[in-house]
Amino acid sequence: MLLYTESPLKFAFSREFEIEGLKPAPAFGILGVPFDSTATYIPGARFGPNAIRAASYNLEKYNFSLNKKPANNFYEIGNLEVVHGNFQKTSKYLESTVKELLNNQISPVVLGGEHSISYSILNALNLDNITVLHFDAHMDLRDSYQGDKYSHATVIRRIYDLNPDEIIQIGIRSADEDEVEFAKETGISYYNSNWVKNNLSDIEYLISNIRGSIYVTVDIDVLDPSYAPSVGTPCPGGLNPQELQKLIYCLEGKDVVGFDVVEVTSRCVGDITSMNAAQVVYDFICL
Ligand SMILES: [Mn+2]
Repeated sequence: MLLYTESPLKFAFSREFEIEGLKPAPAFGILGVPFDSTATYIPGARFGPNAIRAASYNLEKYNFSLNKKPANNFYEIGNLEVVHGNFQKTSKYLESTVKELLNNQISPVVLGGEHSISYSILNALNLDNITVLHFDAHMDLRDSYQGDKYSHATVIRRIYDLNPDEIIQIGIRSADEDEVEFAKETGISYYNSNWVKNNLSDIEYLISNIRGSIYVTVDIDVLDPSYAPSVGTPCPGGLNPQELQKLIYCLEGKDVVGFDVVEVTSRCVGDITSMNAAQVVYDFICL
């Protein structure tokens, strides 16, 4: 890289990815997945990865709240070559790419894209003992949606099929009654948005006490639409950015094996949704 030049298409403060120059683990890799073919309400999550990167340039290298700087070992991997309209092929490419990252001891930090992509990441991780920490307005526990098994609306059900140790859903405020029934039958923990807002310290305690490996998936619609209007399926009554931030801080020192922020459909620089999504990624990278 030339002195005083930078790539606008990388996450702020990230390093350019060169296999030969890899630093020792642990390392993170920012991978964009501009896929939105299963979107059913507002499309446009294909614009999410670059919108989040653009928003990251508004961040400062010193994280004032955490009194830390971003981890040195985080790399910009670029965007996955997705096949629009074809989940199966995109999923195959994503799985291979995540496996390649893992072979290089790089944990995936994925910018979506719609939520269906989280399944492919977890499938690539292939871990027996893992807790899935899921921030979302929706349960995403349908067995199929409009005839599709793989969809933004079924992603946590598909992840359940991968047999994780535990699934914890935070911020829920919209679901089909069958999804609630399924969660109760199978022991999936879910915490509704109002309860989370009124009992935040209980959720902080819960996250702080998760043992073992954790995969974190943040559907940015967990935030109230007043803070994140540019999402695939906005739903009023959500968390505010400070509440989400406090919960992300609880991951400090945890064994987080993968992290994603999905469903950002922002289309212009400085859009509030992409700023909040960039903040979530930045805070995680700084922990
Ligand atoms: Mn959602």
